[in-house]
Amino acid sequence: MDSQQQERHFSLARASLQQALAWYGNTRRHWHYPPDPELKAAVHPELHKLQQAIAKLDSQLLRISTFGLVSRGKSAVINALLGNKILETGPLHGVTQYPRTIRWDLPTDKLKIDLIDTPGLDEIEGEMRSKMAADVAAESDLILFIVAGDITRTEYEALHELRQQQKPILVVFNKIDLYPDCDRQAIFQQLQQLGRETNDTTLPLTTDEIVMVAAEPQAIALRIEHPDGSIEETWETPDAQIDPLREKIFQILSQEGKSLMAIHALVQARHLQQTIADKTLDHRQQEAEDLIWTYAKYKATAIALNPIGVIDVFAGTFTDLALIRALARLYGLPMTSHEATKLWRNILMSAGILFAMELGSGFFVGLGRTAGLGAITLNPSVIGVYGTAALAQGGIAAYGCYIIGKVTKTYLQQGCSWGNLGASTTIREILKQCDHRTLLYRLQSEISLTP
Ligand SMILES: Nc1nc2c(ncn2[C@@H]2O[C@H](COP(=O)(O)OP(=O)(O)O)[C@@H](O)[C@H]2O)c(=O)[nH]1
Ligand SMILES: [Mg+2]
Repeated sequence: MDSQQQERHFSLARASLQQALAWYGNTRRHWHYPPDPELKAAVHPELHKLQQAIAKLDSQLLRISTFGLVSRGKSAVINALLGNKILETGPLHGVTQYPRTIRWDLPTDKLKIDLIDTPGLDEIEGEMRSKMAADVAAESDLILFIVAGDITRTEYEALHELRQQQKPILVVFNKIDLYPDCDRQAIFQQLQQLGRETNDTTLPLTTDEIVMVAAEPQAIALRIEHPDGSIEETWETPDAQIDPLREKIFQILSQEGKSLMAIHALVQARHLQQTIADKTLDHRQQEAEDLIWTYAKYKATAIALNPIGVIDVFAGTFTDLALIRALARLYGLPMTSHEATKLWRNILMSAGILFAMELGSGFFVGLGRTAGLGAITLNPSVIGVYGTAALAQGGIAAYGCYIIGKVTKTYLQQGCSWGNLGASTTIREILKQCDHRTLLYRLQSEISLTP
């Protein structure tokens, strides 16, 4: 993608995040509902993260982190990229204890790059580990997943998980100096076959996603036979073979660096908005139930008392629509067209059921009721028939309200990021424009699968 296109993706993402921040930052006071300090406090962490994501975009900072098991050479790869042995490396466990961030100064690039070194996935215990890994992954625009030969079950699972988190990944096959050429090729091919047997659609890697390097090649023994017959043994350390990775990263940066940052910010924003919607729905649950109940009563009463059949159906639909509006106002969540079809289907269904009932009673029960009203004075037994039909219709009408209330909740929750400039809408728009050589193109299915 050319730089203009990337620039456009970048501004779209920025606008989308700004809009979300404005909406959720201000609408805590909405409609005639008073400001709700409790709800405001509950969603504060999400709003704060949204602000941070905007700040990260503004600083044009792209984060690249290394992931992998202990001793695969995560720290060594970063040193080799920097061309400087800044991080400690070693064969023992626990050399790298905490994530570490180093600025990678690239004089030619407008972007700022941070390289993040992490402890091995198998180095810290249990929950701490997965939390750390998830946190670092969540903050990364690109992940270098370091392996050193055949991959283990843990590595496979970690890769799978990162993919599910919709992370752009380069698999770095390190320590190739330890393998003769034919073994290297065999391992390379195995890496490409990953996930194919198990039909794991998230995994298969393309050749573009695997890079072979030797970040810190082993020293080689060198025997020098002097003319006097004496033999000297020295150790020679070969240069790192890191150029393929460095070039690959440069290529990614120029081809999709800004778009990667845009998508990363949007995926974060989408997640944050859904959490905000969840918290809002939770917080307003009691009020929502009261509201639904009130509308159910209106609807039931209107339908039971109204004597004209066709008006029943209209009145019912009208109440459903009013309820949806009232719920959206109560929650203060944006109404978008996403999921709206489902909502309409339910409204029509509830209208349809009423209509069918009217027909099913042999004639328009509404008309029947009209006749009934007239007949009450003449024949008291008609009151029974009239009452039963009205009650049944009222009940169905009230139940319809409950269904509508429930569906509206999911609609607001899922739909909140689908409006104009919404995170989901913008993600889809950007991904559509990514050409097939990009890492983002490769991620299309994972990213857009999520609602
Ligand atoms: N033979 C060989 N050894 C390497 C290479 N890269 C790293 N190592 C060694 O592997 C060990 C672990 O490296 P380190 O970067 O600390 O691994 P980390 O735990 O993943 O950060 C160290 O002893 C390194 O010298 C490589 O390309 N070839
Ligand atoms: Mg390390």
